[in-house]
Amino acid sequence: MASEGAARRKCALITGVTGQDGSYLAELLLDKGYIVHGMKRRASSYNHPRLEHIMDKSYPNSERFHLHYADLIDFGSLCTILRDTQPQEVYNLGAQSHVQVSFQLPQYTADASGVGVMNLLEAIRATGLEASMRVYQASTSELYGKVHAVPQDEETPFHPRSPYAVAKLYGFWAIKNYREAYNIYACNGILFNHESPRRGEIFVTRKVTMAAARIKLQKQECLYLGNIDAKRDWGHARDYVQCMWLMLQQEKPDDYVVATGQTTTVRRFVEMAFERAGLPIRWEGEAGSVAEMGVVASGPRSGETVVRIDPKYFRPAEVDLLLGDPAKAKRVLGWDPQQTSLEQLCNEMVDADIAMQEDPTAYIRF
Ligand code: NDP
Ligand code: GDR
Repeated sequence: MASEGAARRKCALITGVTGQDGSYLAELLLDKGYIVHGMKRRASSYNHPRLEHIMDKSYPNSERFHLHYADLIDFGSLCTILRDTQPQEVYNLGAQSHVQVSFQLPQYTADASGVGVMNLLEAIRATGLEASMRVYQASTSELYGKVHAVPQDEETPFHPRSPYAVAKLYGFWAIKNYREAYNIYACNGILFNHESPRRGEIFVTRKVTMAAARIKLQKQECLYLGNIDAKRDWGHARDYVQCMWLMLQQEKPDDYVVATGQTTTVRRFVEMAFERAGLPIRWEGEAGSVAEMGVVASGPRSGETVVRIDPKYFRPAEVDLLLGDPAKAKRVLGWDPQQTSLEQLCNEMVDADIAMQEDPTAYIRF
C-alpha cells in the first residue's frame, strides 16, 4: 500500500528553494503530499537556514524533501537534476533577485535571472520531459518599471529600469515563446513585492524591521535608507506561493498578476514598523536629498530613533510606483489577494525580528 501511495504522489522541483519563497513553497507542496526536490548552490558555508526546520526529522513529511546541487547557469547540472528527479512541476524561483545589486553585477544577473530560464527550458527539452512537465516562472512587477499606467495588469506595457528587470524580461518572453513554439505548459507569475520574516536582510522591509528590533534592543543606533518615497504593493510571501501552485493546476497555461491592489510608501512602512516596536522616529538626511524629499532635519533629541537618508542607497534608475490589479488571479484561480494586510505583515516581521534578536535560534520558528 505504501508504495502504491508513493507511486501516485506528485513530484516537484524548486529552483531557488533556499530563498524566501522557496522555503514557503516547499512547505506548501509537502503539505499537499508532493515529493519535493530543491536545488541548492554550492557555497563555502552553510546556506540553507530557511530550510533547516523542514530538514529536521521531526518535521511532518521531511522524508519527502530532498536537496541537490545544481545551478541555473550550469546547463549540464540542470539536465542531471531533471533526469534524476523527473518532476511533473518545476518552479523556477532561482535568480539574482536584488535590484540594486544588479547594477553592480549586470552580467551575472543576466546569466542567472535571464539566460538561466532559457537553460532550464532547453534542459527540459533535452531530457524529453516537455510533454509531461509544467513550469512556473518567477516573473516580476519590476517588468513594469517606469510608470505608464496604474493599476498594472497583464496588459500593461513593460519598461524595465534595471539589469535585473531586463534579465527578467528575457525570462518572461522565453516562457511565452516556449509555450507557443513547443506547446510547453509554462506560466509567468507577475508577482508584486512579497515579504515575510524570511525575507533577505537587504530588501527594504526586512532591513527596516531588523533595524527596529536591533534599535529597540540597543544593538544598533541608526537606520540608513535611500528613496523613502518609492511606493510598493506589498503582500505576504506565504499567500503568494499558493498562487504559484494554483497556476500550474489549471487546464491551460497562462500569465497572471499577483498583487494586493494596494500601494504604500517606504516611509509609511518605516513608520508602521517603528510604531510596532514602540520607537518614535526622527528623519534626518543630507542637505539636498532631504530638501528634495521634504524631510525636515533637526538636531539630536533624546528618546528618538534616527532614520537617515543615505544617497548610497539610491538607484541609477528607480521604479517609483507599483500597484497591481490581481483581478484575473482572483477570477480564474480563485486566489484571495487580501489574506494578510500590510499591517499584519509588518507586525509579524517586527515581532519575529525582535524574537530573533533576543534568541538567534528562534529563526527556525518563522
Ligand atoms: P531570494 O533572493 O530570497 O532567493 C533567490 C534564490 O535563488 C536563492 O535560493 C538563491 O540561492 C537562488 N539562486 C541565485 N542564483 C542562482 C543560480 N545561479 N542558480 C540557482 N539558484 C540561484 O528571492 P525570493 O525568494 O524573494 O524570490 C524568488 C523569485 O521570485 C526570484 O526569482 C525573484 O526574482 C522573484 N520575485 C520575487 C519577488 C519578491 O518580492 N520576493 C517579487 C517578484 C519576483 P542562494 O540562497 O544560494 O543565494
Ligand atoms: P525591490 O525591493 O527593488 O522593489 O525588488 P527592495 O525592497 O530592494 O526596494 C523597494 C524600494 O525601497 C527603496 N529603498 C530601499 N531599498 C533597499 N533594498 N534598501 C534601502 O536602504 C532602501 N531605501 C529605499 C528602493 O529604492 C525601492 O524603491 C523586490 C525584489 O524582491 C525583486 O526580486 C522583485 O522582483 C521585486 O521586489 C518585485
